[in-house]
Amino acid sequence: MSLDDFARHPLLFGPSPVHPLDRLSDHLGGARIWAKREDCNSGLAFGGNKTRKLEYLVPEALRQGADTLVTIGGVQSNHTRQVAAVAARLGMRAVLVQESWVDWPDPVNDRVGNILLSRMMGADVRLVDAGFGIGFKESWERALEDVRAAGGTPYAIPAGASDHPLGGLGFANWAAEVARQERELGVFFDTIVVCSVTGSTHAGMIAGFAGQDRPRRVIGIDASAKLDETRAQVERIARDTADRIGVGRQLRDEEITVLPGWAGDRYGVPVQSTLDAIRLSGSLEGMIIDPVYEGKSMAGLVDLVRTGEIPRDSTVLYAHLGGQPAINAYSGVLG
Ligand code: 5PA
Repeated sequence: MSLDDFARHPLLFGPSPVHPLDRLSDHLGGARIWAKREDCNSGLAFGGNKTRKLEYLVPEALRQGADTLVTIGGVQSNHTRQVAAVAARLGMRAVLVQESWVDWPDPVNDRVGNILLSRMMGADVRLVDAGFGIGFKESWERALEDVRAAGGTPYAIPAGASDHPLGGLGFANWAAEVARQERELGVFFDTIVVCSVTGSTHAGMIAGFAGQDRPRRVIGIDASAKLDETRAQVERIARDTADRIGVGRQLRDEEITVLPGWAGDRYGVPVQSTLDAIRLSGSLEGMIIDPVYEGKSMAGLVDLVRTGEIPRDSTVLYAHLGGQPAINAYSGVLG
């Protein structure tokens, strides 16, 4: 089997844009930094990394005759918003279980940003009082049951579309897309920096790049503040995806790198380095990043370049995975 043997339902505009971040690179005075922009990968409700993952889950949902996509996330989940958009595009319904993953006191947290967009797209949004976790949940099982009881056919998508047999394929395909764009642009990205939480974005990249000839570093930056769980999930999905797409060798341990240090103590709560990174990216590049995910991975990138942990002669690709709608619930710390 190779990646091309898996059905893919196109949801993106095409390859996501790749461009240099010259002012940020000059400012940091080290490696040259580029970005690949999943935040503008499609016309589906501001896009993001899940839209790309869903390209490989949708064919299965259609094959099974599903009429409702059911998924789960936090109140400001980007994933659930992207599932709502994909359901709308396919003419399906969406049931979104929105748990209290983040202890965030903003008074409009459950009314603006992602959750507002999901409501605007007609999703059945269910606020549930349960804490942060990336596993299967009782509230989610209940949502599936409700759809069946009403005579519908649900298709279950786990948190972040990660813990799913096809969850890693979207970003294995991203790796192939990067290699094609490198040939067009005449560059080689020796280092990739990516935010990791439910794991299949990072894991898919690891598997995809492992099948290419030229080795490179894929550095995951933890934003879950639960490093062991995230690392274990990345490793499991990376190994499974590598098998599925026929990489033909075992992944080496050093190919699976999830770095702690920039998540703070709690998922969803920005720390000083997050806010600094958001301002840096905005003021030098006009590139907007969010306080839950990309602000943390950008803080990691900034430190790794500044300290020379990513060497001066490197060319780095920063994976911008989207997530900007959540900024509306963080005006108190961003404004
Ligand atoms: C998310 C995830 P993974 O979950 O695949 O590791 O991706 C991390 C990530 N950047 C990075 C953005 C903007 C993201 O939205 N978001 C989740 C969500 O519910 O939105 C799955 C947690």
